[in-house]
Amino acid sequence: MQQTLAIIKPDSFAAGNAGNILAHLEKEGFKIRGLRVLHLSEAQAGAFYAVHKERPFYGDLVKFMTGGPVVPVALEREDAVTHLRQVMGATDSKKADAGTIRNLYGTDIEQNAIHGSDSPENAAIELGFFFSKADLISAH
Ligand code: FUP
Repeated sequence: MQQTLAIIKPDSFAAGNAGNILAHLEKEGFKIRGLRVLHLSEAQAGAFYAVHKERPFYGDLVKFMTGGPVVPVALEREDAVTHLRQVMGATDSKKADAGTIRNLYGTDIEQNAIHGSDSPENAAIELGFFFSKADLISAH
């Protein structure tokens, strides 16, 4: 079993789609191991996306991610990182395959409904950003 981090972004939370997205993930076989609701500060969002600091969209991305509550979710299943990326769809919601979360609930490349870790290494780092080690110990 592998764990990965998803974040239900402010656009989907504000639209009332957090529950729909969690249901979609559960139908895909993910077990929810951790769940929070929090409104990120500029410092928190900036730190989470520090890897994008030099990119032209960084300022707008931080503004978007601090615009309302988000729902970080620790997810577990076989091949969790790769499977979540498939279920999310392409970064640009307009280009995401039909039936993916970004196709169903996102708007464009910025307001794209959900974040998912892009590698097992980043999943470990990103899970640690929102959850403690004790939170993530499997119940089984
Ligand atoms: P992804 O891994 O699919 O979330 O995409 P990236 O890591 O490339 O980008 C992280 C976030 O930056 C995206 F979810 C949305 C935002 N972004 C933009 O706003 N504009 C861009 O051109 C690229 C990414």
